[in-house]
Amino acid sequence: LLMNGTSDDRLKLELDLRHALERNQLEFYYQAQIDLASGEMRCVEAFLRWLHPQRGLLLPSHFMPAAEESGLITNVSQWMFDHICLQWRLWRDRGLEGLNMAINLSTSQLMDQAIVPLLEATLERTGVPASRLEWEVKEGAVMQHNTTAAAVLDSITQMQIPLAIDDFGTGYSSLSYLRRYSVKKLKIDRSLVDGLPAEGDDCAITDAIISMAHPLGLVVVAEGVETPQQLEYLRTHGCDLAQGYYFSQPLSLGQFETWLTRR
Ligand code: G
Ligand code: MN
Repeated sequence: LLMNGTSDDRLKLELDLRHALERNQLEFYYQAQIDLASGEMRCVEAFLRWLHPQRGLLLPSHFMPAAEESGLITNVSQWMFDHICLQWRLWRDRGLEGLNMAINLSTSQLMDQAIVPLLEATLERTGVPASRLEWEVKEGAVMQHNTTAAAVLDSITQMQIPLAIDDFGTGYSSLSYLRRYSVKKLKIDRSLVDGLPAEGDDCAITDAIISMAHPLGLVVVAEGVETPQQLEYLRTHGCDLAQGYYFSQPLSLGQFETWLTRR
């Protein structure tokens, strides 16, 4: 009975997702990455959300598995690429020059070969330079030994789209992937930033990430910055960018634009 209930739920979710794509129920929430030296906004990370008519706001972890199973994953990726590129153009036209936009790619999206031609076509159609789009992937997703994911990452690298490694410092110790792919950014995981400046180990690992990244030409972003003390530690220790509730939560488009004008 429970099993039936579960697969019924899954089926319902798949049907709902089909409708969601048609009825524009997907949206991005936005959070800024701030340059610690100048205070300027350098990048905006877009978080995918589904405003479900009955269930409320759903996170990708709730619906990506259903998207994958129902073959809708490519449609969701298409939606994401279209929207991120169009939003980049809207903000550029309103004077936000030199801005990068970042999107989070789930493991199942990375294993979908169809996203490569799709991404190429979207960049060409919208005229967004590849270097302005960042793909955030978790360390574990880069390190998994999956040939499709590796081929997709190779294509991304060929297209010169920058990769950002999400949750860096929590996954694997092999760093050779930093050279193989077009990695431009490391994002220090929130669990490490949490311990700054009180926990000696977290400080030591943060310092080590920064000293390793800079000679390799990588930009370092601290995730989950919530307090002025964390911010001060990161600034004095040479971290490049910070992101977190200290500046703002991820906000809907309308809220984010209000936040921008008040800054
Ligand atoms: O997977 P990724 O590392 O991109 O996850 C980002 C998540 O972290 C988002 O769901 C976002 O809401 C959350 N987040 C962003 N900033 C902060 C913060 O300052 N503190 C906490 N606790 N969570 C945050
Ligand atoms: Mn992210």
